[in-house]
Amino acid sequence: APTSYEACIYTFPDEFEFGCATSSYQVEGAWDVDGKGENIWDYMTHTDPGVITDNNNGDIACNAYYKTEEDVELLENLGVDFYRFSLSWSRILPGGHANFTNPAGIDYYNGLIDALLAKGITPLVTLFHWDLPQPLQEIGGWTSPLLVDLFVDYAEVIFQRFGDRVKNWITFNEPYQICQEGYSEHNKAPLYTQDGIGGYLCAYTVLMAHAKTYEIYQSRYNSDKEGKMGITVHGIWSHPQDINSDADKEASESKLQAHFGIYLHPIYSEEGNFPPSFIERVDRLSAEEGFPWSRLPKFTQEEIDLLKGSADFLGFNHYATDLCYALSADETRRPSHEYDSGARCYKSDMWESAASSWVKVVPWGFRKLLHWIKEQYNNPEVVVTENGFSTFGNDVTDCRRINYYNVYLEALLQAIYEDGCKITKYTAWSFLDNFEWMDGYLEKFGLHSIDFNDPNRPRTAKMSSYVYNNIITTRKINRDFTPTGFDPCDF
Ligand code: GBH
Repeated sequence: APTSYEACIYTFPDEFEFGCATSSYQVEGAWDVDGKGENIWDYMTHTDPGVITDNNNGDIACNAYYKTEEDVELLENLGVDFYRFSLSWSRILPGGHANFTNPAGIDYYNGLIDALLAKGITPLVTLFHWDLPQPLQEIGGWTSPLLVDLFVDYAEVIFQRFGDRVKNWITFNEPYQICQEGYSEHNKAPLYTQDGIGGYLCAYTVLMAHAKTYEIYQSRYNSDKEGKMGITVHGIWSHPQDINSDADKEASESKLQAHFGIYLHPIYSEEGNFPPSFIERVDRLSAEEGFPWSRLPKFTQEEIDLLKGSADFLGFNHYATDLCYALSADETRRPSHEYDSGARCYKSDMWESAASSWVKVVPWGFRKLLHWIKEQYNNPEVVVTENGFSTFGNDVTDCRRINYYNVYLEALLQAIYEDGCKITKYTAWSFLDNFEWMDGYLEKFGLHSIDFNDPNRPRTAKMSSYVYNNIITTRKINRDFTPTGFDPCDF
């Protein structure tokens, strides 16, 4: 480990919990087994394999569908308090609709939930992590408001089947990635390009589906009040390129509201609705561009009220920081979400990079964004639902991942003890190397490595998993800890 640093003096609070995460399409495989229906990632990777960097897909992935016992044992060795995983909508409702529930899908998740509980590991269940049933895409997907009620139908099946044992829920993983990347930027299935339009229609649907699900869960399924539900939003800290420039400062704030605030403000702010500055800007630009009405959908007062307060905690995925400056009209296309955000952002070359070019080691940005959340939304309970570092190849001596976890967790401790942020849980992404969406199997985030050439997909613990276990058991960051006593990371 590096020799010149100040040892972190803080200890994780007694009630603070640690976990790690995966998602259904990224790990399960068994894509057409036991009655599972087709989802938009099956469809896209089969019809258009070239869109994935290594032309691969999640057909087999980590084969987790067949490895419940082994994976739960690895989770037990890791010492995590909880495991965050997502449910595959088309494994449970093969056609997307609640007319037919697939018994094998229910069995699979019952097996996983029961195996976790038997080892004292709490399930943290995400209802939707991007794998929409293909038939629902064909009626418009998330740009269609029909999806609000279809999602609620799906959620009710889940609460009826698993709600007796599962008490911790996340409705959606990363609405920005679902909406902006899926419907505006050609960067996630279904690869639409309706920039400045599709993403906002989707935002409206996803937010309303979240709010109605929360309302129905609270009124019909959570009678003992033990259950907790939130939504998970991906946040990049936007830092002014020049900290002395007012224009750059304004651009950074405007970008945060456009990227992060558009999903949080409706739920966690006191006034509700999309952030006022963002509404004002999109309304004004839409008029300038000749649209007869704003490209940003309008919530009714009733919808604003339903959304407000519709969560028990704020789920936060974080990987990196950006530098931002004010964007002028001739620098980007219109309409576009980028122009609506008023900023252009990029990563500094000065920062250490992961295998994924968008992941940089900037722990102070994590702390600043946690503080921003506290100030904006009156210090809500924050659950960090993802954080992690990617590498290439199968090296299990993953020193740079270990360093990332150490320095990000130190920043988190400072946010708790020095800034007064209410952070209750931390989740490492990821439990396993897995199908990394458009980047296939090349960029690896796992605490465990997998041999993807072996049909049995054997798992091997990386050194980071021992370090994470040490953090969980000692409740401290010790940058000198290594499982063997000698330090292969000394450089
Ligand atoms: C998370 O998204 C996902 O929830 C998780 O499933 C995923 O495995 C994990 O990150 C690691 O990627 O390549 O420059 O176009 C994080 C948000 C949004 C970050 C898409 C990367 C692509 C940037 N991600 N973004 S670029």
